Amino acid sequence: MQKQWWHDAVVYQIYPRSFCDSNHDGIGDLPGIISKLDYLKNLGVNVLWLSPVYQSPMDDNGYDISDYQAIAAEFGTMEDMKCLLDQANRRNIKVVMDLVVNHTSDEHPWFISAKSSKSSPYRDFYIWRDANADGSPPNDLGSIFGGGAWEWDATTEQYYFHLFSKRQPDLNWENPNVQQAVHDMMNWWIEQGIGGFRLDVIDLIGKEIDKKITGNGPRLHSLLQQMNRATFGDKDLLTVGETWGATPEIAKLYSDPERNELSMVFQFEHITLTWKDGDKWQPIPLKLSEFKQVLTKWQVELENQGWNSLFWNNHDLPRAVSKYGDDAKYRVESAKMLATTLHFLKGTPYIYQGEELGMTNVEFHSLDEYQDIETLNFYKVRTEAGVSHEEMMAALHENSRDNARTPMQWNDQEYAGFSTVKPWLKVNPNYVDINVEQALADSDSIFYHYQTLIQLRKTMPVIVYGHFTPVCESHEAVFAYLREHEDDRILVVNNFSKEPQTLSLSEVAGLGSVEHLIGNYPPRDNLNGELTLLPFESFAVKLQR
Ligand code: TEU
Ligand code: CA
Repeated sequence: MQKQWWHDAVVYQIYPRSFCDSNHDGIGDLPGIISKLDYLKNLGVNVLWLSPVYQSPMDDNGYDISDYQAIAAEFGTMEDMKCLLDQANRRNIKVVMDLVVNHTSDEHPWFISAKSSKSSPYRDFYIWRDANADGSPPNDLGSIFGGGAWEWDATTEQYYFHLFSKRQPDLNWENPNVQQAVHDMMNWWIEQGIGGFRLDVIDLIGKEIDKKITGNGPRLHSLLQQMNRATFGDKDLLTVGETWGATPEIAKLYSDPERNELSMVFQFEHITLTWKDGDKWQPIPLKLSEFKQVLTKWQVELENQGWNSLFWNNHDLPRAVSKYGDDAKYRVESAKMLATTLHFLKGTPYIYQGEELGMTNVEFHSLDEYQDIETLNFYKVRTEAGVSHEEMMAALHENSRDNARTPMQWNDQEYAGFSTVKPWLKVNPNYVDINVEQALADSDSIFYHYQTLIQLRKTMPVIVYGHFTPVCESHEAVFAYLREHEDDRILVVNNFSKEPQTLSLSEVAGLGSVEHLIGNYPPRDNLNGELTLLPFESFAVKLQR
């Protein structure tokens, strides 16, 4: 495998709206991020993925862009953006921009022109169809945010297509002018010195609406190869696609270097295991056996071809410690266990802001406290369809995107040090105990656990390139594995339950002499015989050959 700089990178995702507010308007901003670069440097990450900061009416918090080459006023100015790039680069931190090109905002000048007249030069930048004879939409495709995917435009008497909110019209990727305009815009950003792109819902751009194909459409990979050639292909950037529909086979198409598409993709198979029949509003408990199977499959399948991205959560997902750990009694232990499990896998790890503190889901008691468009839309759709208020509030508590979006907890002052005024979304009341100041003052904190994991990855090629083998594969509560590279062997053992667990590692050779690398309880000096793991106990050790 040819080495790439992003193979041993660790990425930190920032949701700018919720990270740090520098000018006291309750909304995080670019100067706020700049003021925290030393904190991120101290953590040890070398790439930042910024959720969108472009000009936007904020119908979907910036995933609805009205100008790709301007910064939203609430986040700052283009000068601030250039300063962020400069200050980050000085600390050897690269900045990856979020590229949202499946759709634009309905306030983008392209769409304003497109809907003004059928003869607009931008009409074909979007997807328009006539109504059926009875006035109904062309087909029954639905929006991912609830309701139908077609919106009637009374001025030009056609429907336009939107896979997300009706204020996010889909671009028509069959139009070469759309391709050209997006490529030009990407090249402009590349010239500003960015480190790469995270490509929002990129598996939706090759769609074929009339056949009702939206994900993984027939034109997808040729469009990506074309984009690669026209923009980042020869620039040595990190590119990661958000691909909800990826199987390992599909992920190899994207990330096999021979194919010149992307560095890697985010796959969501492990995430949707807790969604009943793929529906996030019907959460079900995690079955560790399935979780292990999925993670193992991805490690094995992408061993020699393609590259994995590793993540437990992001700005759309619940907090990892709440979903896969225990956010009450064993919050610290389970957050460290999850971190260890992920950071010893093969692939590029992503940390979502606050994960390094073990930030948790938030409990909102009233619907008014939620701000997210998907949450509010689905509350309406589902309660109108007969789901009770209580059931829906429980589902929101588990899976609303706002769980990830409560303000970053910097200290125990009012509003958690995120802002001096009431933030746009309520702070999680547990900020009094869970915050950066506390974490930095405690040498045993989750923060320092992450810092150590990142250091280990930087110094041990076995963590980056080692061969993966599952250990104790049939154990119901423990996820263990080996990583092996040249003369190095690492064993990683993780108890995913709050109960003690017994296991024997006799299938592993070389237990006699182990060197402790990291753990969440005092190091063990002996791994022979039957072990009893403590609640959420987790450790990694170096084994002799
Ligand atoms: O997400 C795509 C997407 O399908 C999820 O948002 C989905 O709606 C659900 O929340 C999964 O839990 C991307 C962005 O990450 C998201 O923030 C945007 O809202 C969306 O695209 C539209 O740009
Ligand atoms: Ca602000």
